[in-house]
Order: sequence, then C-alpha cells, then structure tokens
Amino acid sequence: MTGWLPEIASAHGAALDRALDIVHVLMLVLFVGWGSFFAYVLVRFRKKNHPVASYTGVTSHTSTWLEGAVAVAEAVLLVGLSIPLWADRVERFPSPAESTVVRVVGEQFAWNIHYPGPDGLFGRTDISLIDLQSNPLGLDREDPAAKDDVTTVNQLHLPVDKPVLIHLSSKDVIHSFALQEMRVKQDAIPGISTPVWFVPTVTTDEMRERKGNPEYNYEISCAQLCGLGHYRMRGFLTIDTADEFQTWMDEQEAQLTESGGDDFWQ
Ligand SMILES: [Cu+2]
Repeated sequence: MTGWLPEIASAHGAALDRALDIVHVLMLVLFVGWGSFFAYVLVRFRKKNHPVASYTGVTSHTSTWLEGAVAVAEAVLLVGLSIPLWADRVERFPSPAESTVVRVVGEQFAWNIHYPGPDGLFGRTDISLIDLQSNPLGLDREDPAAKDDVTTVNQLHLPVDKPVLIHLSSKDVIHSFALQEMRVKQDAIPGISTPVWFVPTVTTDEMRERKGNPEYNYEISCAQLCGLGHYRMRGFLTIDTADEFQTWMDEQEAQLTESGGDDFWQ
C-alpha cells in the first residue's frame, strides 16, 4: 500500500511506512471481524426467537482462541516489528564526524537553525543575548567558536545521502519538528536538547521533477499546537547535492563576513 502518505525522501522512510501499513491491515481485520460478529449476534440472538435469556451463555471456546490469536498478532507487531524499528532510531545514531550536525530551536512561531560552521563547533549561546530581531538564538559572537557559525530562520539546507544529526530544542513552549517526507517527527521541548537523525535520499530538485512541480518544497511544520500563530510556524527544508550545499554554506559564510554576523533575518 503506497500513495496514501507523502512521498518518502529518507532512508528509513520505507520501513516506517511498512510498519504503518501492517498495523492498519491488522486494524482493518479487527474492525471488519468485530463489526461482523456484532451484526451476527444481533440477528442470531434477537428477542423474537429468544424470549427468555439463556443463563448458560456461549459454551464454545472459539472466541477465547480468537482473542488469543489477536493478542499474539499484536505481540508480534510490537516485539518483532515496532521495537526493532524504534531501536534502529535510538541506538544507531550516526557519529557527528560523519554527519551534518545542526541545532534547531523552535520558538513561537519560527524555526531557528544553527550551523556550527567550518570549525564544527557550536558557539556559546546565552539567553541574555537573545534579540528577537537580530539574534534570536542568543549567539555570543565574542566566543571564538561562534565566529563562523551560520544561523538562519526557517531555512534548513542539508546535503543528500549523508546522515543528518539534529539537536532539537525550544525557547518557549513545546513544539514538534515535523519533516513529512523524511518521516521525522520529534517534540522540541524547552530545557531539553533532543537528538534526532535521518538520511535524506532525494534532493529538492529530484522531488520537484518527480512531482512535476518546479515550485515544490519540503517543509518544516510544527506538529504540536503551540499557540495562536501555530498555523504559520512553517519552515523550508532544501535537500542539496553535496556541491550545492557547500556553495550555499559558502554564501552564508560570505554574508557573515560582510554583515559582521548580525544579518540574521534574511
Ligand atoms: Cu510550534
């Protein structure tokens, strides 16, 4: 079963969709099964044919066996399918050295993106330095590690076919970082940095071609009702080739030098 979900553009997406399909098939079987049983019972034990209630009730053990079978099927789904899938997400994190590492900080109502720059180190951030217009992340540009850090608002660029390691947090309330095509959805919680990873496999250009829509963009949506402006908490994700990503990053670095690091809102 495909086609009822957004296109898949990450390495683990297909396995996740398969699990979702199987769970839906089981639910469909249960729905039809119990629905038919209910209809059968209504007719079979209608009052007209049974004016007096039976005090012995059902003597066959069929329903016990059926319920046992359902429990076994659910256990197999949980232990055999879902737990291994989940373990794959939480136990096999890529090493930072082989990944594109990014910080994403949600706020009402935007996604702040923070790249460590060529030195690979995230500069210090301080809540007292936060300025909603010029420094929404509170990045301390005096910190040597922060000098080359690139920040954007609602613009996340990532290279294709390379693991992405995102450290997710929030400045105010609980948001949820959702990348539909990547099959990524993770709550962003104030005070907690939550790692989330995936491997994008389809560039934005390839997806535009596939969709026949040259305007198509991957979006970052907020999947947690987080306030009045929740509906407009939308960012954009661009999956580049390695070269395109490097070019984009170089442009950001160049702008940083020009603006002295204050050009946050572009
Ligand atoms: Cu939100």
